[in-house]
Amino acid sequence: MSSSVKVVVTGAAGQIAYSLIPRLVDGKTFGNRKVDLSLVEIPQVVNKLEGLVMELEDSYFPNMGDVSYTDNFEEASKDADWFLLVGSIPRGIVYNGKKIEERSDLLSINGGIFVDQGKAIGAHGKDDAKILVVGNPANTNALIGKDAANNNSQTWLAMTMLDSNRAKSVIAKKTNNNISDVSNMIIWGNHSPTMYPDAENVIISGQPGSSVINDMGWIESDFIPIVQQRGKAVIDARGASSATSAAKAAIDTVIACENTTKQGDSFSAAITSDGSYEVPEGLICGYPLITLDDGTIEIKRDISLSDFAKSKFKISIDELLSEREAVKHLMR
Ligand code: NAX
Repeated sequence: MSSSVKVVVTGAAGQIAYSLIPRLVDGKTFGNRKVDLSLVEIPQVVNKLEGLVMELEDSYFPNMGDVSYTDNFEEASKDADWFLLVGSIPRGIVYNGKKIEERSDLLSINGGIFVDQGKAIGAHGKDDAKILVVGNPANTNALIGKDAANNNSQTWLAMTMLDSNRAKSVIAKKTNNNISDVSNMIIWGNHSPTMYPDAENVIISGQPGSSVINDMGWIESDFIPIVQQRGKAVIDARGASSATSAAKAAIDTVIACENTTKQGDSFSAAITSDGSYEVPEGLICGYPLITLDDGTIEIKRDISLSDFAKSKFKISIDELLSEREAVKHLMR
């Protein structure tokens, strides 16, 4: 394994990135490796990154390598090992004179960004690069980026770890367990309110949720809606979307990908479907994943889904299919 790692972060002047970037160089995420950072922003705000770089220097992180910032993504992507694609245009802002309210507009604008970024990653990123899309709509942005990259040796993921962490926290409270006793929390489908958080296959102190919780009424009427709507609840309470928890989730995803998954364990992220669990091939879909010794990320294939789970999962798959349809003009 190389003694240094190059990480590109987009949306580097945004609120998630402010919590995320310091943790990339704190010696925990990539162990003892030196971390070179390439921070990317849009031209209007790129100069703000000078201040962030000053703060990083002032923090005296022992693992920090070279740090640069730019509005030129192609230049940033050269020989990068990791891409954390956080930057995107949020719903509600005025873009080119139009207020962006509809998911279809959001898909189209952000999709356009991910075509160019995908091309650059495919051409200039390392062949074993891993790409984590955080910017919403994350699954479909990753679908577009991967298609444009046209480089099958790279691994594209979309983040569902925050949903998984939220779901673990709810389960821990419900069952009076520590959060560290809850594992294998799978988020099936899309990172959107249609996601299906799986309370039947979660492991609570070594036992499956289906035998510990034993309350389908609570799962259907409380647990699933709480997790699906948690992002909105945070926005309503904070007046801004989740930032520090999203940054922590991105770090958790990187760590899960950088280390071999323990026997029997899994982690949550969306990855390209190979047809597993009857998901149409090619969709970027939330699955249980494992990291092998050689760093390959694989879908864990031995989970059984109840009829209830299948019916919920299907709603999210159908949404991913309709998103793919809405952006097909952006794909090869
Ligand atoms: P902010 O608006 O604070 O920051 C986004 C930053 O991205 C801005 O500074 C903007 O200038 C930059 N940006 C826009 N287009 C860019 C481009 N083409 N290249 C480089 N930078 C670009 O948003 P923040 O709260 O940091 O959230 C970022 C994204 O994460 C949003 O799309 C948000 O919806 C998404 N989230 C995803 C989550 C997930 O679990 N997958 C959870 C948290 C969050 O909602």
